[in-house]
Amino acid sequence: MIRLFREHETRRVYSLDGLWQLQRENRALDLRALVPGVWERLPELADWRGVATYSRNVRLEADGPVLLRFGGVSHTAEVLWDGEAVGRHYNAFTGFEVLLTQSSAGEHLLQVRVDNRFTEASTLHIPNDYMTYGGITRPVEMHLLRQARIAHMTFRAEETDAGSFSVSLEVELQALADCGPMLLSACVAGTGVECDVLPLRRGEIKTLHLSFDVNGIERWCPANPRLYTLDARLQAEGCTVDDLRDRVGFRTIKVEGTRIELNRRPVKILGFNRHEDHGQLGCAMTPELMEHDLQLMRSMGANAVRTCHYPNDARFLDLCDEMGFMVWEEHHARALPGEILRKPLFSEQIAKCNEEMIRQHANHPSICMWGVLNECETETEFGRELYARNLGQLRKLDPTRPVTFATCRHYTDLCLDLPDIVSWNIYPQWYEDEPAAEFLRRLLVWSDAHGAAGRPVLISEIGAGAIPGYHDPLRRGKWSEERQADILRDQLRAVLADKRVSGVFIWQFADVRVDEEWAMRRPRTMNNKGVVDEYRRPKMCCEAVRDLFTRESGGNNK
Ligand code: ADA
Repeated sequence: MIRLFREHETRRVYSLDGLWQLQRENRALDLRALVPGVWERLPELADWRGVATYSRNVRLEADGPVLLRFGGVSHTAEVLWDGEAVGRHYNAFTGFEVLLTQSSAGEHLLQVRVDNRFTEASTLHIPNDYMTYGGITRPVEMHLLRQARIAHMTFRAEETDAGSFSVSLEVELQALADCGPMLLSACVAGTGVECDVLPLRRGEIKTLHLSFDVNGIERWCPANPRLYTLDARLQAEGCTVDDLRDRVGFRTIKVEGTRIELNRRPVKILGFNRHEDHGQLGCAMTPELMEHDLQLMRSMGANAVRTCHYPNDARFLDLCDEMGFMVWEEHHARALPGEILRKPLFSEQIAKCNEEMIRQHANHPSICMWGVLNECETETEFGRELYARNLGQLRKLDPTRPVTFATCRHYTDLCLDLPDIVSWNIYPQWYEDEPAAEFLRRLLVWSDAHGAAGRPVLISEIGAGAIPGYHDPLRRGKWSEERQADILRDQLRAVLADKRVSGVFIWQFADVRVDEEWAMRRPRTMNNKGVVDEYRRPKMCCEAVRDLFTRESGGNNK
């Protein structure tokens, strides 16, 4: 299922996860592949970059509207229902829906034509320092609908001076047939509201705004990640037409001068960058493995995770909500070259990614900041305009969270006055020779003089590489686990000791596969900077991370 909890009580939902037929383009291979999954797991498609079609039959008991929900398809999907194209979606890392307004009872053929090629049409997916897998990589569901549906809810809660929260709820309804008057009710933390819905014509979409106060709630925070169920119900003539649940939290995240405050108290971010990737499963990870990742991070004293470099699986965010991790979620753009950033199609695809990310994930209390454009062009006037536009779009879509971007344009960045939080990617003693403490001090002085003054600073990446199992205890050469531990220890000490820095995300949690085009820069065709390897076996540096993070948090993040 797409989420880790039941989103609907009365709406009928069927999981379409399991074995599907898989046909590779231009070659007759009769394969079966697990959904969710990456096709690279099948020996026949281990290195296939191209098009392949997933097929399965579905049975409908009755006529009526049907909603197909996809958590994620990597990276372009064309959905066919009985051979007819009914939907299309680009981008591996956001979900999408296909609404079939009138389907008939009986057996139907559902097909998804998946393309993971790097082409002109896919500006966000280029050969990169992580792998673009192929397949239906996140769960799929089929929902049977009635005359109207609750299409979406946005929950916002703002703390008032009296210590209570004022809730504003935006509920989007969609009529699938002509509807008479209906009643919408919503309830959270024991407080409920109702709202009359005037008759709607078939196809009409109506957004309702509800606001109310709630008292006596427990705030969400890493030490007490208290979640509440938000329950909405749509009724007509006393019968429930549709319902929708979400899990929400009450907390405030704000920037106050140079501090990041959670529930009005300064927080120190001790985090990891984490790609969705696993040695065996690729990016299609199971909830058990996601939870294991978070447990491992917690055992090293972390309280935060950055979803580099794209929106994550909703189930991972559900786990962060439950386990109390603060999340930096970012849209999908890693070090894109200038010629891509200047394409009109890029502007369109990144704007859509922003919209989808916020629409799909804004209710997660764990998300504490949004990020854009990792290591893109912040050193030019064109880049300034690009960053301003993207940060502006996120602020408009969600005014409740700080926005940031991770930059590596040391001493050339022109955009440091644009975000709420300034974030630096630095690799002293790995890519740069200078010792960590000096490197950091010099950079922070420069960055305060060039726009960062008065804002919080995060170190969004530090790290070093080690090939798992390669030891060199005396010489401590690069790529040995010993050298990685030495470098990371020095970097972390410098960063944690610097009062100007509000926190750090280590690059990176686990080793990840990279696209073939990066092979000559990346031993094993992997980015080997993980503190654990791709199967989550700890490298030597884990001990240093655990010691330093735990000392910094006073053991409170464990
Ligand atoms: C960058 C980038 C990461 C990764 C890292 C590295 O800072 O943001 O995606 O490529 O460098 O390993 O070099």
